[in-house]
Amino acid sequence: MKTTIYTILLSLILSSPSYAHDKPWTAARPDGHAPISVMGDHMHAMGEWMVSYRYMTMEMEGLMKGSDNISRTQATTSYPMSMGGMMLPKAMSMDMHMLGAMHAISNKWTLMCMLNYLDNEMTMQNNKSMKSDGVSDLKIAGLYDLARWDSGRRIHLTIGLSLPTGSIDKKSGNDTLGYGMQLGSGTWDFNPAITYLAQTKNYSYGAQLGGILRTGENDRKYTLGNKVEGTLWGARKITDSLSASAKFDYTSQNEVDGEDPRMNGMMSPALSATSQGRDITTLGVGLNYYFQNGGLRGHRLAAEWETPLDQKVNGVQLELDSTWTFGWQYAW
Ligand SMILES: [Cu+2]
Repeated sequence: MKTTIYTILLSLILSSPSYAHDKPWTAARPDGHAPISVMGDHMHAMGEWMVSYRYMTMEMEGLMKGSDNISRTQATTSYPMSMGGMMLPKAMSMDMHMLGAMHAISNKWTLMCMLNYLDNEMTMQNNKSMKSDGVSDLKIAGLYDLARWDSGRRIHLTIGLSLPTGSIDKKSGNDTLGYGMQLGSGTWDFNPAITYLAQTKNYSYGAQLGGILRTGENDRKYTLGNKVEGTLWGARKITDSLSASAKFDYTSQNEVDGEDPRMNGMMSPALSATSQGRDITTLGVGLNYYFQNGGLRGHRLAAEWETPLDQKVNGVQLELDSTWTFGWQYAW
């Protein structure tokens, strides 16, 4: 029965006149770029350059164990050395400044590089707060065009590498900060992804499946969890310059493998290797604006707000509330 429904739905989509589009895929429309939180979504034509700046701010508050919200008292039973729960996290904010550049060396290859600056703050149950800031891991990637069709569809592969430029030795006084407050992974990581894009006259769609694969162990004897991420989005072109988008994202990250010997995992989930990583499904809504004329021609502005639909943390962790991403992009 389910199969029949899917078959009918699929044939409706494929035979729908609005789906067929005789023009090739183009970036020269507001929804020619994915919602701003999606990385490596588009390629460029040979010789083109693009620079971008994104600001992302994420808020977390309240404790969770698995899929359930728990009280400080309940969390204390899992962390007997948390000084009556005083050492448990209460809230965290993560602000990220992301600088990116793209350049197409041919019509088949677009190169990309991204450097992030992180600014984290975690407030504990005793209302003391800890901060860390600095440069994160440098990411470089090659985007390879796999196929393009006249009907506005295309597909590309991303082969990315993350270099361990971010510190994993951030401290608060004499104490090493927890895994989530460190700025990098400390390992060389592969970031592969495959991206599918489709455009019709007024709509665009995209899907991306990617992940982070860590290699080896960092010099603090641990490896952050591998990650898989699946993203689906659709956008509606409202005018030649404005589009609105909706996005579903599923991310699953494993707990930390190994343990930083400087951290006491019995004291706080922030310091516990088994209380890292989560499965999370989010819904995002966003706007893209593309300047088509005048002095700002070629510039783009975008904003997106994301909120979880479902999350399940490993061990005990803070609950993710919402994420805002704002971005500026300029291509020439
Ligand atoms: Cu670009």
